[in-house]
Amino acid sequence: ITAPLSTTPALFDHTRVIYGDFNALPNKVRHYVEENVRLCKPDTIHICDGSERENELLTYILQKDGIIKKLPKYNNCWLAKTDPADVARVERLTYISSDLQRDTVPMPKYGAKSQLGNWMSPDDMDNELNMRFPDCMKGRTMFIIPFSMGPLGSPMSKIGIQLTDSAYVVASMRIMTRMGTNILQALKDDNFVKCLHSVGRPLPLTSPLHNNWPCYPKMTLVAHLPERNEICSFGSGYGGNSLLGKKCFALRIGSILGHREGWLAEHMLILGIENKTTGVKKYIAAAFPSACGKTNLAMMTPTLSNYKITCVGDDIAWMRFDDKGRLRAINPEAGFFGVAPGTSMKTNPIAMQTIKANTIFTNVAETSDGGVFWEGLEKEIEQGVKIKSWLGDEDWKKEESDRPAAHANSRFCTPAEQCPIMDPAWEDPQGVPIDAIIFGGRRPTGVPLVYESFNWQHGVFIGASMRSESTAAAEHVAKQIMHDPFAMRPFFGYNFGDYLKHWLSFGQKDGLVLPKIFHVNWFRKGGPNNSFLWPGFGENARVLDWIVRRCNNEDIAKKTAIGYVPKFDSLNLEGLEEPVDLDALFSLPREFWENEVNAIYKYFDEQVNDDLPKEIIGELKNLEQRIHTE
Ligand code: GTP
Ligand code: SPV
Ligand code: MN
Repeated sequence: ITAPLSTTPALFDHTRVIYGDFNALPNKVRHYVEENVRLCKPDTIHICDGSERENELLTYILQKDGIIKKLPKYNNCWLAKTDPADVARVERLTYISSDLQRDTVPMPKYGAKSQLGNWMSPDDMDNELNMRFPDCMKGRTMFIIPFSMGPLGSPMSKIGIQLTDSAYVVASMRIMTRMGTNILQALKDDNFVKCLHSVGRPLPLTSPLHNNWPCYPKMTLVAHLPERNEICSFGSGYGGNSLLGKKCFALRIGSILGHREGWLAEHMLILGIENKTTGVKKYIAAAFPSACGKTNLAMMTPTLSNYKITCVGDDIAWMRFDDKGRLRAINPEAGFFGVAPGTSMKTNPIAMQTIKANTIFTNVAETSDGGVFWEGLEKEIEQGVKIKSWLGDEDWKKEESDRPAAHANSRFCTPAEQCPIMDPAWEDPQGVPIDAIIFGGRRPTGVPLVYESFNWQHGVFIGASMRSESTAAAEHVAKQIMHDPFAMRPFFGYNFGDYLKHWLSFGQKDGLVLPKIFHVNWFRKGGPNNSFLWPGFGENARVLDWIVRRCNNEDIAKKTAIGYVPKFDSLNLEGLEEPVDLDALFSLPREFWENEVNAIYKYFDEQVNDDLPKEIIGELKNLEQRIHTE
């Protein structure tokens, strides 16, 4: 693979450079490009500079190809509709390759399939890649995207180069990452994460496209080769499969780098919460599984008027303990790739303001007045306006249709800088200091609104034991309660047992200011209609208030078998519109928790097996004991 670096201008008989200066590329980047031009054989090369002119060119190409259309109701907003077979992350086709299987996943017991990642041997991986990438870009343009995850120049940031044959991916990466010529200047001849992406549909086409959206679902593969610092994604143009800076780099490769270098890459939002009366401000990081409320919490409008929330990030946190022992977090992204359904002026007015300009919507419905629609906007659509569903049903009506207007995993892709409540320090190269970590998920039964861990180790156990109802963010169809430790199940880059040891190690070091750890559940159901017991969204400020006060060591917690919960009357419910059933929200049914403990035993035993740290099984035994003696 190590061909000599070229010293002359690009000399590919089949490929022309149509945008950018190939010779100005740093040597290592040029080498990487040359290697993959030889492999993929694009017609033309476009080196992205991140300019306005370039973006106009991209939108022109995307419109001409019928991939996006303008939404005249807003300013520079676009609607993309994918092939209905390419609408979410494909977890079963996402692989990590390493020499030793056990570096990637724990060895499951009894020959079970690992639920903690898919491993492939380097030889098999080479075969799979060779079945896909040769000539895959024929007739197309290869775009070269230099991008930084994290503010350029931050000691916590990392640079990647993505090669892609999708202009949609370029336009999205331009929003989600810091991209452009300045990245190459900062990179010089350093190493970078190599990100190769193809939709897998060379020209001329051999079969028709759906919605003009090139993809190849039957051959889709999202491959990670950490030993080569490389990601190769084929066949899908969708979000987490194709915007390689996001889940592939910032979480899977990121978690490996974090393990090696002593930091953490997590599926977490980061928010600032300021008490306006005292002026005291804290930062909180929170891990919820995909489509379980990170964006909404990160941008929430608190119903408690003495709090102000600011947003640092909505999906990914890179965190490192600094030399004073404080845990500091940056958001490696520059945009939000947020779930559209459920977003409204009532639930998330800040997101609604953010997406009014320069936004790419994917798989939402459109309105006859040139706007967008999705489930949750019923009360915000103007009279007489007609809806066209994401699948193209004209004059779609809820009462008459058996399918939703927008795909359940339809998304907006929008620049973070447009969010009116971005934290003043959101691009601080040092990151923001984290005071609390929250875990959470969709738990219809048994799990209370909020509880606090006894200490760091118990908190790590709570993260390890997380479970949540599956959502439309990946291919799982039936609504089932899945184990999703740390909200990272689809995103671990290395053995989950080693990941747990890494987290535990911070509890065993001296001189660290360990954040308190909490668990929340906005999704408990009950009552006559089995509806949500908690109003959620802006009302979640009441839970954040309790958490912040616990960080100030207020005496408002009482001990239970599973952790500390709010003492009677300590959760501020003043001014709540509808009364809530606190007993139902906080009850700890013994049978439920016995079953929960058994499910966690089984999961740890089968899935983590010999790699489970003894501290974690110890915490589980203690929990079991407390439940029995309570
Ligand atoms: P990813 O981007 O997939 O990682 O998801 P996310 O964790 O950012 O999820 P998001 O905030 O986009 O929420 C997903 C869905 O949950 C949306 O439909 C929201 O409307 C809904 N949701 C978010 N917060 C709450 C809440 O407090 N209560 C209820 N009932 N629903 C919520
Ligand atoms: C998620 O699924 O957790 C997302 C969306 O944030 S995607 O980028 O598609 O992975
Ligand atoms: Mn996510």
